[in-house]
Amino acid sequence: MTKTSILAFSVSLIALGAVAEEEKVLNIYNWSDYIAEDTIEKFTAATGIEVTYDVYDSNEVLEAKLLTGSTGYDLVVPTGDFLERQIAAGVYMPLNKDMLPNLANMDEKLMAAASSHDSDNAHSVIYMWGTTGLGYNVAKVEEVLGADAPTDSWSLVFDPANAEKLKDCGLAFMDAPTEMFHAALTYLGFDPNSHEPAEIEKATALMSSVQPYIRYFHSSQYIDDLAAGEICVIAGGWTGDVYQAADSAADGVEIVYSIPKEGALQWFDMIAIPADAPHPENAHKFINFVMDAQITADITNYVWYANANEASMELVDEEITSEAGIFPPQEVKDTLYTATVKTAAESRMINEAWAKVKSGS
Ligand code: N2P
Repeated sequence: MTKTSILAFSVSLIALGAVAEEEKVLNIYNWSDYIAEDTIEKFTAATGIEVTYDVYDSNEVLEAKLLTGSTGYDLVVPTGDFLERQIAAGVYMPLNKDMLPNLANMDEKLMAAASSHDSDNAHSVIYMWGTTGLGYNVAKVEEVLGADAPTDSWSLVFDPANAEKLKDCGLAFMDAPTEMFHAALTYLGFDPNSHEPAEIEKATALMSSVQPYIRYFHSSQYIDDLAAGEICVIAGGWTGDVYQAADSAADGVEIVYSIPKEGALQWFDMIAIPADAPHPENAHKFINFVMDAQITADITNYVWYANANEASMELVDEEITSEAGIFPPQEVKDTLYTATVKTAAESRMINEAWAKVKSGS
């Protein structure tokens, strides 16, 4: 062989190796409490691919890692508005749809809705979707606020008179700045997606006024604490997480998820492959695997989140499909809004305002 042909030979071997012999490893970074107990086990049994599975409970945390790069993750699950900004920053690789035959199972309308964040769904597939509302302990809230407590309104947590009364039974707020600002702006009658400094300031003042009554800011601790009666209200709770608390609560403890009448955020969590993912082929295999009707139904049946897989719906338990909090009727859907993408400067303003709220300054 000449030098050039040796070089060409080894280059083609490397190319082949990259495609045909990806090591049987996959690194997933997903939200906590967001997968069925046996999903990973079944994927490994079907493919021989060993999975490392890490969790987070914050889009902001995920984004900070992704923007730094070289996370080593092959799959991540940002929410649509965050994904949109990350796509613009070059964080994701386009999907190879030839490797995703189960895309045929997906609900076309929901995928079209999600394409507002990712044109032609080129980089992502809906993993689960839900809303950001209120979770509460029926008996404890009635005890402190009476039978006509406004559990269908953001005033439950943003009216200082109510928040003060909830202090002792435990009022928790999500540590999710973007979503908490959406909620506070909605309660004040502003556009939930407003980034007008004057309106953000009013929302900051509103949340600061109830800050002394908040036991903690955290976005996943509330599942166990609601179930155990350690807190009585979570403001900004996510659908399935509140239902998981309800499902695991002790006998006689009733936990309810409510979509406030003033409006709430509907979001899509999207599964996507970072551009520098070390195992993109395995990542495609996993995406296709979770789009299997039975696998995705198993996840919904375990985590109580709606999915966007039309073929799975007949396999989802009726106790879930019949829940108006998970699959809202049209009149409730009409009150939901979606998040529009924020610029880095707008997010900075919101994050700084949030730091003020949390510190009580
Ligand atoms: C799962 C939380 C996912 C909802 N625990 C956040 N979009």
